[in-house]
Amino acid sequence: MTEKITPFSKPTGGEIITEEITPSSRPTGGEIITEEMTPSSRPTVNVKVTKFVEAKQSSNYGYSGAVAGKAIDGKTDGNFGKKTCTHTQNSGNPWWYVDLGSPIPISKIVIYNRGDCCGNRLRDAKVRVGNNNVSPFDKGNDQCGATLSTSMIRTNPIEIVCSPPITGQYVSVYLPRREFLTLCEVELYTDRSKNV
Ligand SMILES: [Ca+2]
Repeated sequence: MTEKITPFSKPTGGEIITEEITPSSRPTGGEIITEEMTPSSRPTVNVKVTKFVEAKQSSNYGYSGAVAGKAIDGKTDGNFGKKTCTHTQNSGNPWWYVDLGSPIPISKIVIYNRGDCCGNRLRDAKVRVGNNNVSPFDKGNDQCGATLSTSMIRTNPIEIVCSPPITGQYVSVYLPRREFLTLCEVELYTDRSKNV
């Protein structure tokens, strides 16, 4: 079958199309445009955030040592008996958050889950970053990564990527049901420009 070439279906292959610069597409006179390196095009390194103002959680478990600060004490052991994990009461919509003192762009969050038992308690947890510090942290701030699914919490630690990075002073973990919330460590990372 031979296709009849009409003016509308004429193949354009091989044609040299010269784009004319019209007044509307012409660059404005005299300007020299230098492409700036934006944060996204700059080589970056992941830097761990180590300065915190305080951490808080919705309630403290009977054992007084399992306070919110245990999630940022630098110790990642998942054995609750090692006394480096947080633990709330079995309460509705438990939450935990850390105050960074000022807004920081967070690119990655690594959660060390409890390993001696009960790791599935973190299922459905939402991790958020933002400047809102009103409990129970189920809204107001942007969510980093996906809501923790059964498959995501099979690995320990759990790595959550904020893509793109989210800037905020508060990082929170929120569980949308009645449950214990335990975090053995929460590591935060920010992208910094590499000195080249
Ligand atoms: Ca810890």
